[in-house]
Amino acid sequence: MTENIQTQDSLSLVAIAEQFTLPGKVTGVQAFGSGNINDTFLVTLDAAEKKHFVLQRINTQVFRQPALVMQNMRTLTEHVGDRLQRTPVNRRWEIPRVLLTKDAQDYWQDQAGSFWRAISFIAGSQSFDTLQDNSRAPEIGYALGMFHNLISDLPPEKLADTLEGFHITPVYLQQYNEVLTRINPPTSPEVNYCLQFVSDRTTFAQVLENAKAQGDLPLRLMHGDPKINNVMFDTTTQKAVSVIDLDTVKPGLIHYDIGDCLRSGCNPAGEETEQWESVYFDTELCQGILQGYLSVAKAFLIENDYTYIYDAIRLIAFELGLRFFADYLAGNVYFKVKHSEHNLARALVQFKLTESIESQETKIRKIIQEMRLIRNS
Ligand code: GN1
Ligand code: MG
Repeated sequence: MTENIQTQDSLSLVAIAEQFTLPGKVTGVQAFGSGNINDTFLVTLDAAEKKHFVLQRINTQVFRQPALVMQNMRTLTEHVGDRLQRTPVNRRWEIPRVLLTKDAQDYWQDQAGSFWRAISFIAGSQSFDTLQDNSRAPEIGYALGMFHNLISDLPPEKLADTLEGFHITPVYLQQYNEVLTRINPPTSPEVNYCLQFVSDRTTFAQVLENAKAQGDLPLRLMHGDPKINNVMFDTTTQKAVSVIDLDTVKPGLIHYDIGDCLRSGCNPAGEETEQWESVYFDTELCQGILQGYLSVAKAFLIENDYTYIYDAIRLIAFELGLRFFADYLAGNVYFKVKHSEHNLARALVQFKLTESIESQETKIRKIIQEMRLIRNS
């Protein structure tokens, strides 16, 4: 899935960027970010303001209905934009906007059939792949809380399900089992560790879906991918100012988001580390992120939401490991990879993180319980 990045020369990228309505001339296009699915570029313009925007080629192997993804994005960004205008928050807060083509469309299709879209860049902002200390943790949590708050009055049915099965852990387990019926896994200590790791947790994989089915957790809109590098920080104030990457906003459980934010935020080694044996879950970062999240979210969370936070953290780390491992076994068909063992290395990181979460269950539950008590006092 990486082939076209190389073959897409910069001249044609400029031509693609110029399909959109822009406030200036394109002066540069460069690869941007570290996304695993879409191809992302930062475009520079010779404009006085709005000097940058983000150009993306949507991965249509993953997002089979890209037009629907764009429709969702417009519904969402218009809703949040209106709300921010009507009831401004008392600090800088922005939502990325969809930029239209010269024909007023929200995407452009090239001759090869690729879907291209343009999204505004949050000016003067940056993101971080890992947290090394607690200084940004509350802001990461605040950002997710603010995001949930701003979408909480948009009825879930207003957005289409553009990625069926996304974050439904039992579905990933089923797909994994299907892969195992088709292939013979390579034999290595790492692969054996992963096979055993998954097989020991098949019952647990149902936990959030069971809670949803029993009516313990309500269906809400979720971001779907709030890993910490999707939170933008103002480069001057170092405060969070936006949550980006809105492809997977759709009806689901906010627990998937809480889990994803914490599994990415509390892993100082990062999800791409090769030193998987040293990966651990940092409970101080967890406390900081949760504190920031709950400072906003306590207004709309119900009692049951607190009950499932620990499971959500453990589950989403496990689920991502399972997704990487299944993709490794299937021959790397979903996530972009730099080498054939890349997804195995990523799976090991997430499984090690899951183990670390499990070994600190009492401590993590205590952090959550203390915050629940503060809310109720
Ligand atoms: C993918 O492409 P990116 O990096 O935004 C994936 C997420 C994973 C993430 C792990 C649609 O997101 O679910 O958590 O990789 N997105 C999709 O880094 O599968
Ligand atoms: Mg994403």
